[in-house]
Amino acid sequence: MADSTTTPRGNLVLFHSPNSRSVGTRILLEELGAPHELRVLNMKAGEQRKAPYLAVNPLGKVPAILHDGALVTEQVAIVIYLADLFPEAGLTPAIGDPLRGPYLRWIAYYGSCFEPAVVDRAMKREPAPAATSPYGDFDTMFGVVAEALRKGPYLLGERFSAADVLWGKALEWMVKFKLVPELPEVTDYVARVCSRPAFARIAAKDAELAAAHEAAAAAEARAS
Ligand SMILES: N[C@@H](CCC(=O)N[C@@H](CS)C(=O)NCC(=O)O)C(=O)O
Repeated sequence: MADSTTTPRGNLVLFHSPNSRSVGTRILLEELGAPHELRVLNMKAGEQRKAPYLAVNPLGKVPAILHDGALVTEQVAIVIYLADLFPEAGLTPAIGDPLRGPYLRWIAYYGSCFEPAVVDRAMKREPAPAATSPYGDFDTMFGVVAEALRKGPYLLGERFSAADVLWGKALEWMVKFKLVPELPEVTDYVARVCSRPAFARIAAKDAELAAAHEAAAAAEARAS
């Protein structure tokens, strides 16, 4: 998909850095066939924490998108927004479709249960007491995900959706970093989702970006 500022849906910009949470958004744009402009931030050079980007997203985090000047941050909001903007790609069940509720549930579950749980786990922090923790306890939280993946083949059953782009890429990383149990239903799902051509195309492009960022960091280190 050619990066372009011109789209029939208006002007769409993605702020992106390789090896970050914005990779899933870049893959989603590819799956949607959505023309967009890519603005790359070199996190190795700390560009996400410098004034020009903080003026876009004061948190200094990616992904962020601008659509006709309107800012959307937070992966889960961006996934819902983009899949709805390009409904012809068929990655979002429409309002009124019985799958719409489960679709929104899985996207929200990612942000409000799964991410806080894996961050606690990565930091080796005890979760808050179950009644206070946004996810209760890790095993129950992840058991719900594993059960859905066991039924499969996708989170919505037979229907592949934007929720799978979010979860597939994230689980690939979480398995790699050993932050989730390496259950067959998880690894099979990751393989199924991440072997899609859009994932491979973006992986190749991001490998080039990451190599360029590494090279720039090495040149900077040599110069200083
Ligand atoms: N709440 C944000 C989190 C995004 C996030 O944590 N992004 C990381 C990359 S994986 C980031 O931009 N980190 C750069 C930094 O904090 O300096 C979302 O859901 O999109």
